[in-house]
Amino acid sequence: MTATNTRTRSAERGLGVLGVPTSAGSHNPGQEKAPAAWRAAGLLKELSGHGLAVEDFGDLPVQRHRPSPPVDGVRDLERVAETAGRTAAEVAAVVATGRLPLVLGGDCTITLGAVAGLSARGTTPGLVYFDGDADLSTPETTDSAVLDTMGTTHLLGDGAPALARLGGRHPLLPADHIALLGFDPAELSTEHWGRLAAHRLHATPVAAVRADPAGAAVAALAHVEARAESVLVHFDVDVLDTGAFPLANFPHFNGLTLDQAESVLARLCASPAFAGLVVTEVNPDHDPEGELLRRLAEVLGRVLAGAVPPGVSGRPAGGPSGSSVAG
Ligand SMILES: [Mn+2]
Repeated sequence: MTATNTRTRSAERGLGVLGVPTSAGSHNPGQEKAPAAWRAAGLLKELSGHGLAVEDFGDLPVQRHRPSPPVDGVRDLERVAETAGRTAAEVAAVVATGRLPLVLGGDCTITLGAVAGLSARGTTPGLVYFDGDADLSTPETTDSAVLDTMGTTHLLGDGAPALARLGGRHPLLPADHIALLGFDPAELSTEHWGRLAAHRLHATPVAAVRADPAGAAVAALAHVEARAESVLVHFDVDVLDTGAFPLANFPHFNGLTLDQAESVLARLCASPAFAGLVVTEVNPDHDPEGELLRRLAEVLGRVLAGAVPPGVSGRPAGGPSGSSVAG
């Protein structure tokens, strides 16, 4: 199927927009300003302009990063877990209306809440983790003790119990329901690679995504669609190249162009199993005029509505490319 001749699920069902203004799980403050910046950049208008029915669920309370010492290998666990729990409850409330959640972070720990919220009705979603990082750090071996470097670890059932057991399900996801897409392989330690292999994670590093964005997205999606009844998309903007699109809190200088990321997102959001989108790591301090956010809002409008993008390079092709790049 293509995004150009089929109504996307978000076009059929509408979106419930939830802001989660938190940097409690990050290295530093900044990301807590993102939901307000998205609104100021006109995201909701952009979505409506693409014919999407949008209901605004508002923002959760602001949780700004606080310097705090590590306890059992993690920093500020209580606030991070509280915010993830609130995110889970709000995402479940969005799902109960029949709409698909569009969650605006905030740091990457909020995706744990989104997964728990989608799981609240007894179904187990799959997850395409489109991110410049694999987030496989652990409290036992971390140097930073920063929780948003440990997202995949917590999804897989390890790490801090307050996060790994969010919503009562443990693990939050079976390993074969997760596809990592776009991570920088140079950021993974030997231990991370060992755990990635031990869990047999479907994993596509950034160079493979750059080489064939649509093909990499289709392969990741096919893996998850074959095992899960729904597919949540996690989109950390640090998968974008910092040199070209310096919006993310944490830099990656070998990332994707905006067109490449759109090509990936168009595929993921066109899935018949698409169940929601979480956008993380936006630091508005890096975009004082809001110009980058306005460009990204246009991308989100197009991919969620299944519209044809203006640039040929961002345009979904006529079908799966057939190339399989995952390891
Ligand atoms: Mn990341």
